[in-house]
Amino acid sequence: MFGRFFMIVMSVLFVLVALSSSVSFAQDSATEYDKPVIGVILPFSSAFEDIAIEQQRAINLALSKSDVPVEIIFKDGGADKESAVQAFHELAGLEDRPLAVISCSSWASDAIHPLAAENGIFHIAIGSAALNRTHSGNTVRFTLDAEDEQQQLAEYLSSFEKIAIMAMDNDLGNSWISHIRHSFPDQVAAAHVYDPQKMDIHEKLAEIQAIDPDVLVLISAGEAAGIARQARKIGITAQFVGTRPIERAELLAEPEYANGLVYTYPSYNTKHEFSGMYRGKYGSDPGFFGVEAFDAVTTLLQFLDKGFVRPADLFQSYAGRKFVGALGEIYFNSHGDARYPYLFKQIVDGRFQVAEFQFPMLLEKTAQQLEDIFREMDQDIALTARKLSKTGLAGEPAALILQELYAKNLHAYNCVTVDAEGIIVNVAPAGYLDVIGEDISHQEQIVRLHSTRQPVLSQAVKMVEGFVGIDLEHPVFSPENQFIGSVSILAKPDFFGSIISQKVSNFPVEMFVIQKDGVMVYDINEQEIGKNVFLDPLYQTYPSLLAVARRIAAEPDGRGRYRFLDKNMREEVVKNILWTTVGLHGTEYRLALAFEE
Ligand code: COI
Ligand code: CYT
Repeated sequence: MFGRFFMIVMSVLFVLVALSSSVSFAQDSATEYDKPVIGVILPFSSAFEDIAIEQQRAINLALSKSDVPVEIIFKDGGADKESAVQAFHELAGLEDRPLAVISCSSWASDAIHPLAAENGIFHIAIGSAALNRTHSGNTVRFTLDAEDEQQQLAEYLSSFEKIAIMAMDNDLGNSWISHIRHSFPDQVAAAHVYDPQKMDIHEKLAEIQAIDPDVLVLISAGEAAGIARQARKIGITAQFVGTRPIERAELLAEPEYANGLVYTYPSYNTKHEFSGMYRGKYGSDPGFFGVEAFDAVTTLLQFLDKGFVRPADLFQSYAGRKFVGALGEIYFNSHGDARYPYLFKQIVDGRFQVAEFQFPMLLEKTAQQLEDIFREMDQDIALTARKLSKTGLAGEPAALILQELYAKNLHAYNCVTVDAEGIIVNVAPAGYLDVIGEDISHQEQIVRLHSTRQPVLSQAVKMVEGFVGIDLEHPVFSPENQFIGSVSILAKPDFFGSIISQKVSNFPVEMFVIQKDGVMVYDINEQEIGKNVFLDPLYQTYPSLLAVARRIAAEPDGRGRYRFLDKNMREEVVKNILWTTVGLHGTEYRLALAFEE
């Protein structure tokens, strides 16, 4: 009932939209026939009509800002693959064939992707988080892949035990369900799909209510507002979680149901001139869909202006390149997929806001992972020290025990034994035999171990292997309880970096590790690693940074603000910083997370 009425209204609106756009493109009719044609297939007559209109408006704004002559033909991609394919064939059959086609929605783009390649028409996918690439070198996609977004979402979802999912029944919804199931095989207790054209959700919500999940993930756009309302009305108390397309105006209409919703979303700068242009002309803020469409057309027009027309040349104009647009800095990989930062947002007080919880959450989760690794290493090495008590430190049986310790520790660069004089006497794996005989008695952790005969974790010190690293050592005693030396795990040179980069991957934050003496142990900018914040000229002209660094040195955790260069070391910006402490046996490393204000 509702569905049919909706469709009629939609089709009427679509005709109006189509008319208004042909009016706006008829102006230059004298030269019309030489203009390259771009076909744009958007889901006008579908539940996502508002998205299509936003994209169309954004594309018209991009055209109005450019004097590159083109003709844009908007086509209705409808609600499913078949309609999108039909729209594509109509475009491909035109006498004035488009040299590029832009499509919105995972399902439409997935269907058009092979057809565009086979027809020699360059393809840009927007609003398409799920795409099964079968043809290379022809489709460029502006939307971050759902798999990457899911990895970020997982940092939040992992705090729940019973996950239920409600997803639109199409390529986008189904690909999200499989990604979440893959990450949380034991936590997903229910996954339902609904037809966004029918909103057949009553029974599905009742089933979800019956299993009482602690989180309900909605793979939905604006229709999430209705789902949230119905869910709350039947007593579902789960935390609502969403993904990029959920940030639509409908969600703010009845905030009592949507408040608290947490979702992943691109972290673009809403102060880009595009937002102002859009607001000025249409009286509302554009969302991600408009921003993405604007950047897609703006970049395409630039390449057409340079004279590129062949699909391969247009594709190569994007692949492997960086752009700065309304989406911020975008990078396209060699497959043509875009990447740009995403963060957590939340509906708070009826507004879409950057979720404050994510910064301490990311810091805590990273600290926890580092602590877990340290603890595991410490337990393994304690056990090894007891085994070596019987074999002694040198020779083949001890080497086998070291090899076992090494094999069990993913983050170990090598494992050695050190005698009571501080000479390395054994090593695993065998590739490092040349460290045997090295005197490390002067290293700070060996000095401490020899004087206390207790386990030690080193500061970041220059190792005989040639890099600055961190070393965990336990003393070894003979069966008669005589101190005979120590056993060590030397962590890989990128130990901190490998953990941190995977945790903050694609979040607009930086994390670093700093010693209490001010030495940078890990930073995303390699040039900073090893520098002392209190002494290096790089930092001396930033008094607020020095003040915060003094607090970091003195206090195990805290937060602050300072001025310094952005993460590309280009412009001066204000950053917020939070820090905490990780370490073992009294050695403390400060782990800090900074983000631009
Ligand atoms: C997607 O498929 O990634 C979309 O965002 C589609 C949108 C029309 C909901
Ligand atoms: N190397 C090592 N110190 C070093 O320099 N493997 C352990 C301790």
